[in-house]
Amino acid sequence: MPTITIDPATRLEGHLKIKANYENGRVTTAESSGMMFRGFENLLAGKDPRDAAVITQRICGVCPTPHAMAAVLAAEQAIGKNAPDNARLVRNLILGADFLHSHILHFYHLTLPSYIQGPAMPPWTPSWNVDLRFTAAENQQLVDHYVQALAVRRQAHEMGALFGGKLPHTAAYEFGGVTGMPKADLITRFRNYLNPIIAFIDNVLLPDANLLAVKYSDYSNIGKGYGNLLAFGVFDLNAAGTSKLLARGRAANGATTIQPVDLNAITEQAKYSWYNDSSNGLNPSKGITQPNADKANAYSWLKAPRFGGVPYETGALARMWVTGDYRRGISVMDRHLARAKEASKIAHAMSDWLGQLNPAAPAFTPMTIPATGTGIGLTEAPRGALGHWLRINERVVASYQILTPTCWNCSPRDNAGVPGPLEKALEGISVMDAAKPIEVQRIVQSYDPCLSCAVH
Ligand code: NFE
Repeated sequence: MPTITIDPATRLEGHLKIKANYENGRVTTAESSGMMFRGFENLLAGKDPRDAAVITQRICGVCPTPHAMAAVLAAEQAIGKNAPDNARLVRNLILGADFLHSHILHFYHLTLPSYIQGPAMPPWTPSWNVDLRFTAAENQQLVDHYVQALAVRRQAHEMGALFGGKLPHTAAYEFGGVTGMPKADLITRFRNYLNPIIAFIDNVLLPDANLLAVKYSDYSNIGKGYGNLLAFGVFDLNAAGTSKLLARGRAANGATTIQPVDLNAITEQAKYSWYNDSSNGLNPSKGITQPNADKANAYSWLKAPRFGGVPYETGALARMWVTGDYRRGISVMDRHLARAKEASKIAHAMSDWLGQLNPAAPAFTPMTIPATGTGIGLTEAPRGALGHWLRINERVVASYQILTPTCWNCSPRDNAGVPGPLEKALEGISVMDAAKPIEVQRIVQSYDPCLSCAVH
């Protein structure tokens, strides 16, 4: 059977290989492979738990902040205390800045080049230049917005660095709180960055995403996958984290009934992953990462996370679906539309959180790491649900397991041979030109994969 191989798939983070078998112009089956091993979980063993927020951020330059958030939440759960309210708000604001830069980057700089024709110069060339549907005027405007978005994305980073100290890898997240104090002048400067970013999202990004969805309306009917959506939830609205801007929950096969997320139902399966059998089928609280590069029949460095044995998609669409803000459908275009709408929702919420900061109140409570303990830090990264599972023994990390969004989305087959969500989304699609499989590329990019995170 002829195959399409895209290796590496471009305009995403890290090294993703896609292999699709096709027959009569249609993809029959697909394999998604992460082509690199990193081993962050293993190198954390024996370290001081305070180092986890610093080390795990180095997994990725696009979403370091969510890893810092997950690390401090895991430690605080092991300690059994919450950080003060100011810390919750400052954490939300730095994380929000990360979401905004990432969503803007994804739409303009990673996705749009698969739909528009740029100037005849790198990074626009070489290009497939197929199935381009915008008028010359629309195309030029989108190219202009691509350039404008470069500056807006940088401003989102500068904004986050006001409290984060620096970005991408912030030093602000400590268990017990944050190091960045919410001083009045910082609040004003943050707002001065945020207001034009809100205007860009509402007046440029949202209309551009809508235009894309209109011009490529057929992409609202492909790339669904299973339709199973899962979110851990993010942006705590109270100290205990029981109320969130984007809720925790899951929906099976596009249902509008939202079900709870029982963490005990999660397993990481590894039959087709380059890991030993000892690493297969475990809940992350007991997870093991033993690489085996010579394993027969394996084809990815990602494990295959499953909830109740079933593959789930995670990301902006899952969050907005679970929260009830987006229910139009599950497809390539729905992922882009939900992401743009989510950017707007988060940006406006950030404006509220700035107003809730109290410059006179503390943003840190001293806490001591216990001799033994366990903690789970659940949050969301721009690409979806993120969890860190921490076990402490003799005040050092006894085990650390990280479950990233792209592991859910781009997972290989599981122990039962069931394909991952992206693999499933590619099945059955028609490909106009196997030498330039733009349909495959557009479906892959709709998930906004990050393989650096996924192989961690
Ligand atoms: Ni490297 Fe990440 C996000 C995390 S994706 S970008 O968003 O966690 O697996």
